[in-house]
Amino acid sequence: MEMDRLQPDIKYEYCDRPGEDLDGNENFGGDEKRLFQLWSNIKATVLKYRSRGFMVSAACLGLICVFSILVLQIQMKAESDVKSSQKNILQEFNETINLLQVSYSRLSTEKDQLQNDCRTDKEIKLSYMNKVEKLNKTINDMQDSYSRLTTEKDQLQNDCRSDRELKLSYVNKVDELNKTINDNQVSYSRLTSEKDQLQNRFNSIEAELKKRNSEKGYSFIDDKKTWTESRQFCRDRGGDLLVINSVEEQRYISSVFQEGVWIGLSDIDNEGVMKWVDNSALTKQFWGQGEPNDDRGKEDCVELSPKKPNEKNWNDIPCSEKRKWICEN
Ligand SMILES: [Ca+2]
Ligand SMILES: [Ca+2]
Ligand SMILES: [Ca+2]
Repeated sequence: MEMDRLQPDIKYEYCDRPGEDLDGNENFGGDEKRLFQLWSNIKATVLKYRSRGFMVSAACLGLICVFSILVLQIQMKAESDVKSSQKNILQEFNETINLLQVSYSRLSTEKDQLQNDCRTDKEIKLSYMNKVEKLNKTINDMQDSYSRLTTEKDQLQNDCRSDRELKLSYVNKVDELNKTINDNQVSYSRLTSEKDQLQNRFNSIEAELKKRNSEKGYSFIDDKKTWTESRQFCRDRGGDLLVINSVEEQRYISSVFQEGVWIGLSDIDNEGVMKWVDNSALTKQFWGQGEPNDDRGKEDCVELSPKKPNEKNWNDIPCSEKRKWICEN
């Protein structure tokens, strides 16, 4: 009875059967079962010790129990919230992972595609570069060929022009030569005719001259001998080498001959003293410039040189020289 007095405010009804609602239905989980077990133990203890002190203690324990239940519920609620939050985070994390996986797969696919495209682009670029390089080489070769052919063409044009000019020059020269040959043939014919006429004239003059010379006592010998041999030739024929006694005779002999001839004058017997072969006096003298000079002490016989002035054409020369000569009877 005392015990009932001490607990008028305590709603044991609510704690009589923890885990049951007011209608008596069980509505508790694992933790509530443990609380129910703890309460049952406390109740058993209280019932065992139905004393006031025990009742107070039981009340305190009940309060502690309620407080603990509240704390536990709060903790459970917090844990539940945390678990729910963690679950949500985990779900979001999984969703994010899935999204990332999808993105990764898509990006991998795009990366592979890009790599393929890049490789393809590289191959195409390399192919184009090779083609460009080949084209450049072909262009360079064609330029070289063009330059070479241009040079050859210019050379051929020059050669052709030179050949035409040379041919034209040769043609002109041939024409000139033909004309010259024709002219020369005409001249040759004319000159031959003139030569024949002159030869005939010469022959006639020579014959006439020989006749006159013979009449004058001269013999013009068409041969060449030393001075001594020539004189002996004349002496063998009853005469001697020519002795010039007058200007007229000097002019006449000079006009008849075209080359040097011996005359009968020498200083063989006495050097420096010229003497005619007939020992006549040396009155008329027709020495050339600077003669007689007895060059090197070897000139003792005299020739008449018709190519020099008619009245200055005597010269002393070595007697061993060979000349034509004139015999005078
Ligand atoms: Ca004479
Ligand atoms: Ca002399
Ligand atoms: Ca001389």
